[in-house]
Amino acid sequence: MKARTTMKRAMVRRHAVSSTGNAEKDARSAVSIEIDTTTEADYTVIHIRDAPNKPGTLRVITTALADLGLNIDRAIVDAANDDRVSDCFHVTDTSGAKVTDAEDVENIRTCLAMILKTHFQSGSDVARHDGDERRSSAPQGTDERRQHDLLYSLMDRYLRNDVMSVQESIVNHVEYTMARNRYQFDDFEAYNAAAFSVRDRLIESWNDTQQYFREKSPKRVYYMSMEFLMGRSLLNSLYNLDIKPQYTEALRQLGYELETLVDKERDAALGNGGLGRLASCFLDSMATQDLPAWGYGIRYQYGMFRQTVNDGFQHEHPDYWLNFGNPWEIERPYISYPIKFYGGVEKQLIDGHEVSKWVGGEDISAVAYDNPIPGWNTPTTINLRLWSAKPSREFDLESFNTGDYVQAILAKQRAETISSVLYPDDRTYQGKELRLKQQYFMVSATIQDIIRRYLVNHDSFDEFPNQVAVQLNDTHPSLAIPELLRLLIDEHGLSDTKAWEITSKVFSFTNHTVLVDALEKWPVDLLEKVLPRHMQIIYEINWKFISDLSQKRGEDFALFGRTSIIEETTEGKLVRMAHLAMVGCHTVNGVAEVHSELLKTRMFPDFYELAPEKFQNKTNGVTQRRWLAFSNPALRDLISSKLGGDSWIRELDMLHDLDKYAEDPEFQAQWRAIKLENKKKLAKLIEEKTGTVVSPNALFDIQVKRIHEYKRQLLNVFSVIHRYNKIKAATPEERKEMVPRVVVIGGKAAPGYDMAKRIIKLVCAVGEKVNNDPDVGDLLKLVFIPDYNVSSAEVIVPAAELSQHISTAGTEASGTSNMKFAMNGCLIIGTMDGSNVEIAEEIGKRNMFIFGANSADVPILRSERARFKPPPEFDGIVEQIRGGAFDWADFLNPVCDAVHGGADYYLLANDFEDYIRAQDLVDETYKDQAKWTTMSIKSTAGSGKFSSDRTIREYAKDIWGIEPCRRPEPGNPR
Ligand code: NBG
Repeated sequence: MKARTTMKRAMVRRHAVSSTGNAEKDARSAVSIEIDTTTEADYTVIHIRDAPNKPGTLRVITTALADLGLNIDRAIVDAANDDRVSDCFHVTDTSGAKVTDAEDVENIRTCLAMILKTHFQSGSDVARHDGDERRSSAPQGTDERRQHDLLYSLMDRYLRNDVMSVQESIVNHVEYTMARNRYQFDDFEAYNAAAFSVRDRLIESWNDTQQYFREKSPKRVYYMSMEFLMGRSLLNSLYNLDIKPQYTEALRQLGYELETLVDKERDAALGNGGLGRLASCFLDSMATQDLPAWGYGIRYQYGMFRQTVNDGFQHEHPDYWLNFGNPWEIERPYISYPIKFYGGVEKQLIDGHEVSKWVGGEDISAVAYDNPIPGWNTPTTINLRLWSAKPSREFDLESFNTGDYVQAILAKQRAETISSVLYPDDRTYQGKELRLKQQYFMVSATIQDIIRRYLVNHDSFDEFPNQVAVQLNDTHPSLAIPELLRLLIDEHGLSDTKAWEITSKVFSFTNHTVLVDALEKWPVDLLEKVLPRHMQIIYEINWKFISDLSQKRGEDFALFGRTSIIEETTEGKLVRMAHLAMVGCHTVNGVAEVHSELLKTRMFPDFYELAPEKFQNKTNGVTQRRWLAFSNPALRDLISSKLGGDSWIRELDMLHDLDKYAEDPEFQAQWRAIKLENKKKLAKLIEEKTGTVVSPNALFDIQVKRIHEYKRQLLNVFSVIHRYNKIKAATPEERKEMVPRVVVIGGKAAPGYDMAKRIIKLVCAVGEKVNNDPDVGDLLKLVFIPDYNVSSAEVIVPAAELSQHISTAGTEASGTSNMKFAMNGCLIIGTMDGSNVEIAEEIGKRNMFIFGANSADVPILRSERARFKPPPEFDGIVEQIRGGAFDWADFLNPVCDAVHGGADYYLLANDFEDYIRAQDLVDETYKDQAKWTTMSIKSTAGSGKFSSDRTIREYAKDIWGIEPCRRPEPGNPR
C-alpha cells in the first residue's frame, strides 16, 4: 500500500496527455474530463481541462476524489489564463493500485461531471483577489509556475461562513488544534475552538489586507504605545466580520451558548486605564476606516493586575492571561530583531569616515506576535504587533562555546523579564531601570521593523517621511527619536544632517496629562548606562536645539534652562522626555480642547511661543462599536429602527436625528425598558461579585475609573454619607419621597498608592454600614465593584443612568468613559474639566448636572485654601469618619487629613455644596421620568462627536497625512 500523499506535498510535473482518453463535455460549464489509464504504469491520470477559474474548484475535485476512495499522488494545476484552469491528478485506489476497470473509470467520470456541474452553477464561494502580486511574482519556469498556480488554487477562496462550515471548522479545531475528543469538550475548550475558527477568518482578511497595502504602498501610520487595553476579542470579531448569527446558531446546535463562551475569554489587559483603552479604540477606528495603520506595543506576560477586595483592602494578583494560551495572536518566531543594552560607544573608521559603534553589552531578541484587528463592515483587517523578549541566539551560542550552559539559561530568563510585566502605575514615574529597558525594547524593535518594511521597495531614505508617520502615545515611546537617528547614522550611513531632516518629519506626539509634575524624566546616569549611544545622540539633539534657539533669541540662559532637554537638579541631571518629544516631533497634541490650551499656556509655553504651528488639539473619542452597538444590542436595534438602518455605526453624527424622538412617549417607553433590562444584568453582576443585592428600580449611579485623589472618588463617598445622614434623619413619610439610589464605585489603585487604597477602604466601610442598615433598605446602596476592567465596563456602561466625572477642574486631560456613558443615554454629573466641557457643548449643559469651580479659578482657590472655611456639613462628615462611625477610624484618618485643615489640594470642600446641589437636582429630575428620559435620549443624540472615528480622521488629515486604502470587497472585481 502506498502512503497517501497530501496535496501540499504533491509533486508538480507535466505528463503527456493520452489521446486515448474519452472526453465528456458539459455544455454549461464546458469542462472536459479525460481519464487516461494507459500512459502511466502506476497511475490512473485524470485530466480536467478548461474548467472555469472558480474559487474552491480544487477543493471540490479533491474532496470528490477522496469520497470515491482515490488517493491523489500528484496534482498539477495549470491556470493557463485568468478565466480557465486545467488540472491533472495522478490517482490510485485504496490499495494503492491503478484504476483500470472500465466501470470504475466511468463511475469516476460521471461523478466528477456531476459534482463539477453543481459547483459551477452554485455561487456561494467567495474568491480571494490574486492581486498584482500574483501576476508580477509569477515565476517564469514551467515547474515553478505550476507550483505557484497550485498554491494560489489551494488558497483561492475564503472559508465559508454558513452554519455547517462554521461547525466543521469549530470541531476541527477541537480535534486538531486542541487535541480534544470531538464529542467531549467543555465551555472553555468550545470557546477556544470557536476563537481559533474566527481567527482563521481574521487571518484570511489580514493577509489580503496586508497584501493590498504592499501592492499599493501607501504612506502608513505606526501607532506606538506601551499600552493597549484591548479587552475581549471574540464578540468584537464576530460582529466586525458580520458572522455572529452563524456562530450563535452553529454553537447552539452543538449544545453551547455563545453568551456563555464569550465569558470564558480572559481580558487582554495590557494597559492601565484611559491611555491604553484609547489606543485600542484607535485601532478599531483605523481598521474600520481602512487606514494603512499598524499598532506596536509589548506583549506583556502579565497584564494589569487582578484586583480582589477583602474586608475593604485591595489585593493585587498577577494576571496570568496567557496561561491557557491566547487564540487571537499569531507568533512570528522568524520576525525578530536584536536589541542591545549597556556596553559602550567606539569610534571606528569606515571608508575613511569616523562612525560611532555601540559595542559590548547585552543582546536580546524581540520576537513579533501579531494580533489581527478587524474593521467593522469593511474587508480591512489591520495588525497590532506586540513584541516579546527572548534571549538572542548569539548569546546562547557564546555561552555554549564557553561551556557555561547554566549561565545561558539564566540569561534567557533575564531576557524574558523585559516583556514580563506591565507597570501598574498610570501617573507617576519611578525611574525604574526595567521600565526604561521596556521602552527601548519596544521602540527599537518597532523602528527596525518599520525600516525593514520600507526598504523592501526603496533603496534610499529620501522617501521615508512620505511613507512613514509614527505617533508616540505619550512620551513613553519617545526614545524612538534617538533610535531612528542612531539607525540612520550608525547602521545606514546617513549624515547627521540628513538623518535629522528625515527624523524630524516622521514623529508626532500626544500628551495625556495636565500635571507638569507627572511628566516623565529619566536620570542621565541611568540612560548613559543602559543606552550609551542614545545619550550621546540626545546631547547632540539638545545641542542643536539650544544653538538654534540662541540664534533666534540670543543668549537667554533662563530660556535655555527652561526648554533644555536636560534638566539640572541638585540630585543630578535628568532627561526631560517631553522636551525630547517636543523637539523631535513635528506636532504635539492634547486630548481635549481645554487640555490642549493648557499645553500652550501652562505646560509648555516656551515651546508654544517658539513653534506655535506644532500645537494641535485632537479631542479623544471612543469606538461606538464596542461601547454601544455591541455591548448594548437592544439599544442599537432601537436606534437603527429610527435611523433607517445601522449606518450610524460608522457615521456617529447621525445620532443627532434621535433628537426628534426625545419627547416621543412611545420611544421613551422603549428606551426605558432597555435601560431596565441592562440594569437587571448589572444587578446580577453586582450580586455575583459583591454579594450585595440591589434593586433595579433604584437610580444607578456609577463612578468607575482608576482611583486617584484628583478624580475625587472621595467627594462621591462624602455625598453618599451625606445622603445616608439625610435618610437617617428623615421621617417615614419623607423617606417615601426619596429617590432610591445604587451608588457603584469601581477602579484599581496603583499598588504603591497608599491614599488610593485607603479610599477604597473607606468606600467599603461606608458601604458596609449603609447596606446593612434596616432604616435605609433600598433607598441607598453603596457597592465597590472589584476588578473593574473592559469586560465589566461592557456590562456597567449600558446600565448606568448617572455617571460621575467629578475631577477638580484642570486635572483630567480628557476622560473617555464620560463619552461611553453619554452614548448609552447615561446622564453626567461632572465638573467643567477635560472633555466634559465639549460634551456639554454638544449635549447642552441643561442635559447634564454641572457643578464646581472652573479651571481658571482653581489655582486661586488652591492658594487660598488654608483660609477657606469648609461648609459645616463637610466638617461634620470628616468628624463622623474620624469618630469611627464607619469603624477603622485610625486607618481612615489620613484620608480625612488630606482634605481637611488647609490640606485639600483637590478642593473637595470648595466644591462640596455645589456638588450636593447638583445631586439634589439629579433626584428631583429623576422623579420626572419623562424629563429624565428626554435628557437621556439627548445625551445619546449629542454624542456623535465623541466617536474615535472622528478623532482618527483628524489625526489622519492634520497630523499623519495618510489616506484610506481599502481593498476591494471579496467577490467584487476591483
Ligand atoms: C489619561 C488621562 C485621561 C485621558 C486618557 C486618554 C494617562 C497617563 N492619561 O484624562 O488621565 O482621557 O489619558 O487620553 O493615562
